[in-house]
Amino acid sequence: MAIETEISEIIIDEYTKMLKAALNSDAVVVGGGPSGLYAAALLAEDGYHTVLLDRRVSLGGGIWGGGMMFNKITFQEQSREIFDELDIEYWKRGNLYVASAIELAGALIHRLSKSGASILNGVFAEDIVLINERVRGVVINWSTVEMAHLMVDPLMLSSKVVIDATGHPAEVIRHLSRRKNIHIPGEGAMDVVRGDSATVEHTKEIYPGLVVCGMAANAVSGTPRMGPTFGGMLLSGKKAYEIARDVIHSANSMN
Ligand code: 48F
Repeated sequence: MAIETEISEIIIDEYTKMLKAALNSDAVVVGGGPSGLYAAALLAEDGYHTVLLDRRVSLGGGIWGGGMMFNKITFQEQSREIFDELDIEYWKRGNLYVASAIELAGALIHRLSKSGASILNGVFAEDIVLINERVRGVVINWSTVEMAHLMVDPLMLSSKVVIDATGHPAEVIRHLSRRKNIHIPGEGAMDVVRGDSATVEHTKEIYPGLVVCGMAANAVSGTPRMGPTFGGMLLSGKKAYEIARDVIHSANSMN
């Protein structure tokens, strides 16, 4: 076999193996920003079969650009433990801590890559699977299909829990809200202190089988945005993981 053929065959086989395994999982995390990356890594490290998908080719969501492309991020004392756990270098400036946006993105992506999760980048959730009043997965398609406005039918991923970590647009919940009349007020105006804690507070199972975290939690609760401070995002990811674990266990006990 020509090496050119061999390369293509290996890539197609390996990706297909991962995609087929992803068809039926414990958890699908939609969105690879800080909250989704951390939630997915923690779930997969615990042995839950976890799939993370992101519309973009590169994971990391809003981390890379720091604030207005100044690639530094800040966080508050409450989340310091997570930055230590991720082995990220940081230093104190007044009441805040500061770290490199690049290092945070790299550390989270590396952690997820090593966790055993299936990662589908360049793939987006275009809808939810809703059976007997419970979210049971997502409908997916290639981002390129969306970008080119092609009429191509999707495929489906089944899971025991779905986490909406899509950030400001809260896209997964919007698919539900169209059918269930759930009001999504959108995030409130900037208020760093309230916004950072609201992200964690409003991380919850918003509908049976659907957990919301990160900025999507602020969007559905109408609570403030908080700009380039990322502690709340990671704490929210951790809380989403804990809630998702319980949802998976109760789904297992229903079967
Ligand atoms: O917005 P994003 O970084 O999510 P987050 O975890 O973090 C927010 C912060 O980055 C920042 C902030 C901090 O204070 O406010 O904005 O809430 O990342 C969301 C990811 O979800 C992907 C999108 O490409 C991005 O990488 N995404 C959004 N919708 C979909 C999606 C979708 N329908 N399917 C797949 N991926």
